Amino acid sequence: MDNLTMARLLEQTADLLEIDGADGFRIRSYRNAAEAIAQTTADLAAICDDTAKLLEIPGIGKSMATNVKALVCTGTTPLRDQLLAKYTVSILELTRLPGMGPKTIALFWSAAQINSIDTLAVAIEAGKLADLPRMGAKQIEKIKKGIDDYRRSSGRFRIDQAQEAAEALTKYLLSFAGFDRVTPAGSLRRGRETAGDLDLLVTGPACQPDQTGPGVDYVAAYPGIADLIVKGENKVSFHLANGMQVDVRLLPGESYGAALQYFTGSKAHNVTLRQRALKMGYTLSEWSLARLDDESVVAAATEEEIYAALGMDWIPPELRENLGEIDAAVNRSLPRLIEERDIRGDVHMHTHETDGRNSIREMAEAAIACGYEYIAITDHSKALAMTNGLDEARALAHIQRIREVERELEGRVRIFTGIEVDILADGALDMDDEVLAQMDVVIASIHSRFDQSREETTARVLRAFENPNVRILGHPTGRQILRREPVALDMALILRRAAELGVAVEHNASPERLDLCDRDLRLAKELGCRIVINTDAHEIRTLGKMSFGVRQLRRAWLGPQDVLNTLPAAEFVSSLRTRPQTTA
Ligand code: DGT
Ligand code: CA
Ligand code: CA
Ligand code: ZN
Repeated sequence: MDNLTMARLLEQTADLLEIDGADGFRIRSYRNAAEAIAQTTADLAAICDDTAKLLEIPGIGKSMATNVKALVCTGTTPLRDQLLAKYTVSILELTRLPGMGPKTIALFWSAAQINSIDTLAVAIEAGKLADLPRMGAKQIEKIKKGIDDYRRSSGRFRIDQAQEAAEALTKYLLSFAGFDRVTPAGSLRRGRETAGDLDLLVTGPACQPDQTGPGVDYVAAYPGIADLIVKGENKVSFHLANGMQVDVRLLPGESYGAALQYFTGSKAHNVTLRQRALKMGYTLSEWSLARLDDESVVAAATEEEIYAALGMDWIPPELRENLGEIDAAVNRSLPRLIEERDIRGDVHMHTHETDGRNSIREMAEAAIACGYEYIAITDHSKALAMTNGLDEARALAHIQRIREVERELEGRVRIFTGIEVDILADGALDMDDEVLAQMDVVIASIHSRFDQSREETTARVLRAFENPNVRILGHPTGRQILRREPVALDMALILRRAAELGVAVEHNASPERLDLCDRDLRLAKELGCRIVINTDAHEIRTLGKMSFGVRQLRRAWLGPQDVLNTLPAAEFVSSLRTRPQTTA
């Protein structure tokens, strides 16, 4: 057990003691110890047999030293177990609601035996909190909203967080000679915008099914584990420090393909595929595709063999949502999906002239390193005061500098001039038309007044479209994944009008946004919209995040021909909306 896990468990014990009404001194001793253990550089697990050394750490007294030993040896302490037996572990979940401290939780527990978010929601519905002291209608409304927000985002993580966790774990696992392949499955492999938990499949000599270990022991020793949920014969589940659950499955190589197919999902895709297998006289499981009559294995080692035996093309994981991909694979008519290497330019990025971190030159050099043929520099406009947005004079000077840098780079990359101009509350643009007309790439975006009604926001965007300088609608819904809901918008109407006028709609590939979402991208294609994909990078590092967006385009069934910035530079500009006077 590492120090941070220990600190977390002691902190939890302090919360439980407070809920239990223990005296303040005792609660503080646990909190102080948790803080001390989180801060110390000594590895407590290594020195836990040496009481003198433990006592040297400020904040650790005799009884806390005993607790540390218990945590290292048993993963818990008698006091923690006793409190959890009384309240159950779900009561700690309540501390994740905004404004909900141990004192309030204690009140709810004593008044209505509330010990989880679910029981709290039920009690509110039943009106049980109304009579409690300091619980007005306003207070209760606040708690209800907290529960809604928590449930909406709860337990889910952005795809980049899931991927980062998968990469760290993969690196650790592959350091063992007994493992030779680690593959993410589940929602991460399908490229969904969020993941509920992380599923990893592992194979290699340490993964034989009939032996217990050493594979599972290697996994369970991962230093990132905050608490272990189960360690079975071929599966280890645990939480990371950020609360993300990870399921690692150890598999023999001969059934790796079947397992990968099964655990990639989605459930709906698997159900339909299994029905097809049954009709063909087969049974499909996580172990194999086998004949129903004599149970002989037809295919198991690779996904390709399984899909082929089912009479269909292999299906890219991003399409496995039971949205028509199975029929298409049977008919050999799956689309050729876009790939990251199809993209020739990134036309939405910021520099330190506004809220970016790097210069035009640095962004351009980084784009060259990404293999791009062109970029556009699109800083903010003045309405976004906190970004130091450009007014007309600065915007004109910025265009000149962009052109200078392009000349300095001597044809190594084309740099389009541009701006991300704010769509003001009434749909007007935050920059004079004469200035906008001098820029190649004018992206119009909403950054404020997210509270407007659906009618107001729709009219606002439609009005912005009427300005002939608008060539791209930036991050159309303004959503931030797990943080801010999309604005209310008549999306079909907006997309139809964009298609008529030739305004391209952006897919913002930043993993915090992924906006338009996969479903709306599919609609955009159906309605004949032009689509661009951009990173909206604010520093050179984030130029590399294009892949997260590409996976959303793939989920929308888009190919390279559906996306404008797969075109060479000259064709890219000429495929943007034509305006009265172009300067490109
Ligand atoms: P998530 O974790 O909520 O982001 O979504 P997934 O798709 O990763 O779901 P998860 O982790 O519950 O399961 C991973 C895959 O395993 C899932 O996509 C399909 C497969 N699977 C899991 N449980 C079942 C089941 O009960 N029936 C079927 N057919 N497939 C399952
Ligand atoms: Ca999952
Ligand atoms: Ca899972
Ligand atoms: Zn923006």
